[in-house]
Amino acid sequence: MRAYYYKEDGSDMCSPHDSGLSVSEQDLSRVGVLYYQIDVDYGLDRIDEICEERNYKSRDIVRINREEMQELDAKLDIFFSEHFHEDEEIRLILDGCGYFDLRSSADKWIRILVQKGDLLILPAGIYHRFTTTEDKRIVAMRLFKENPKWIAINRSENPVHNQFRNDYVGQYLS
Ligand code: KMT
Ligand code: NI
Repeated sequence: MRAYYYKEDGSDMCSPHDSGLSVSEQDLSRVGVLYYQIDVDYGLDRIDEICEERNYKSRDIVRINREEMQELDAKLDIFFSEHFHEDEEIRLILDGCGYFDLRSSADKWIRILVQKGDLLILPAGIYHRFTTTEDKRIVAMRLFKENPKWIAINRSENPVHNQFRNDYVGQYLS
């Protein structure tokens, strides 16, 4: 995992956009983002433990690559539209790399490069987006508290009065 401020340089979303300004794990925790490093080759005991502690009851695996995912580019465009969810977004990277971008407290983009063994937990209500690195290949385990809450609430639709967003703002941005 490496986190840094995103540089708007006009390049493709899948290129690094690296400003060189690093963001620490502590900075991430201040906007409610948690990070764990998991030895995924060693087995899933540690992940089972975290699921127990944090009440994650279901999981699946998503494989993003041109061969296995239909309309890959269209899907990536959807993942890259700024949104929030009414539940945590929990991803354990099993192979490949990707970028999670999330909003800082000053509403700037922070880019998080994730790779194998990274477990990232985004809180409910945080604005974020996702893309792969340039090779467009990643395998990730998606974990959920109960049943998956897939609904993405897009910022472009100017959502107001959402309890989950308001709770997030109250807890982390006020
Ligand atoms: C999401 O919600 O953006 C995704 O599931 C993207 C793939 S997870 C690496
Ligand atoms: Ni999301």
